[in-house]
Amino acid sequence: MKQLNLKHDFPILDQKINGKPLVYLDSAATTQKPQVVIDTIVEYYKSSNSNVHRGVHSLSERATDSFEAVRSALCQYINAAHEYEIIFTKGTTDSVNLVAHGFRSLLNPGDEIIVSELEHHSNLVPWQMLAQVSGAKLVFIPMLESGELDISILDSLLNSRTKIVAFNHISNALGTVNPVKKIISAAHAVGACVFVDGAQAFPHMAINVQELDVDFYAGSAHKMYGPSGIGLLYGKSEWLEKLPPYQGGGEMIAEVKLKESTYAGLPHKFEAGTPNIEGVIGWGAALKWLEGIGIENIKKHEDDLLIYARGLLSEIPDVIFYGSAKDRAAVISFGIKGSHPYDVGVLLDQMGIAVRTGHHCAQPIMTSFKIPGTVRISLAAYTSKDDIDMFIVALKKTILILN
Ligand code: C6P
Repeated sequence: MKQLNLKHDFPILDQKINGKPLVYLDSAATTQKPQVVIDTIVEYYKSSNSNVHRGVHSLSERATDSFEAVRSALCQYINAAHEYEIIFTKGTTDSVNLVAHGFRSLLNPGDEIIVSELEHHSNLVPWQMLAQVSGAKLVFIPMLESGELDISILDSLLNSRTKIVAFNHISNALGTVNPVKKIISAAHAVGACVFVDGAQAFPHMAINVQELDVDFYAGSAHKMYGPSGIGLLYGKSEWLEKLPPYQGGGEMIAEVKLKESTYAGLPHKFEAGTPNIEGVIGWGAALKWLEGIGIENIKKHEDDLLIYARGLLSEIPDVIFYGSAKDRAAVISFGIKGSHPYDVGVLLDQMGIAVRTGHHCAQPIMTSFKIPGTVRISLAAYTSKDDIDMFIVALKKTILILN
């Protein structure tokens, strides 16, 4: 297989952990950052640091131009119809909360919110909070043993009371790629608004929000080679107009009087306070880097590695896989017969291998498998075949130690 070779772009990967070369297989938690992103943030502080949208002075205009150029690049990247449909947030979690909070004034008791059983807590708990406050009912799309959603019963869940359907594009715990378009068109047929958590999709596939016809789509920069603390909420303008502001403060207002205020238009209505300027500018550099490699090349590289890793793991008798969906991306979740995932993770770390263990902020998935958690390896553009080989050698040693 012809593979991408990108390690040299990532200074952090060139180090030893516990005396062994670092093998970083935790990219679903956060990706490492290419040198160009680090340089861009340093350069911003050295030459342009200033607040945005506020000053008439040159530095502020320079910072504002760089900041808004990233909104424009992201708009093009996901094919949004308008730049003002891109709202900068702290990340995916913040984006879900923004929308769920906004719906407090739009829902009535008896309305229904459909969420899937395959969700990260970020795309579940805010909807639970909304249901508690509004009196709306939570309804779930069940997860099958394969880790796929049971779409066959979706039509029986949807009705005129369904106001929101929320689910992820790709599961962080199992790697399942959900049939997003199918769910969106079924939800729209009953007039429901669709929220898609794209946190795990952004780094692995091209996203086209107009083609998907999705109402809201969320992502985090840190999962796509950018800085942490910055993300986006895409929303169709008609939905963003309907939602009230999430937070009050500077820059989100049109006019402020002592007793009341009017609000700015999109996107500023949802961007109260000084934003994470260096985060946005660093994200712009990450996006350029990613586009330079090509998301299709990254996808192919990761898909090949996924097949390779799964093949090697399936030759180890003690490995139990969780999630066998036909369409999967960049994640393998597994257990070792008779061992706790935590012990596997600690021993792998001693051999320089970074994996995530536990419930992966998706406890209901673990509950349905009746397990405390899994060991998860997750891939990125910089993951190599050598990484997988070193991981497999270390895992075999781990199993010998644990047995
Ligand atoms: N999942 C993982 O190790 P934030 O933290 O807001 O950037 O992203 C939250 C989030 C939402 N949805 C999905 C599908 C996610 O995977 C995540 C983050 C990481 O799986 C850290 S818990």
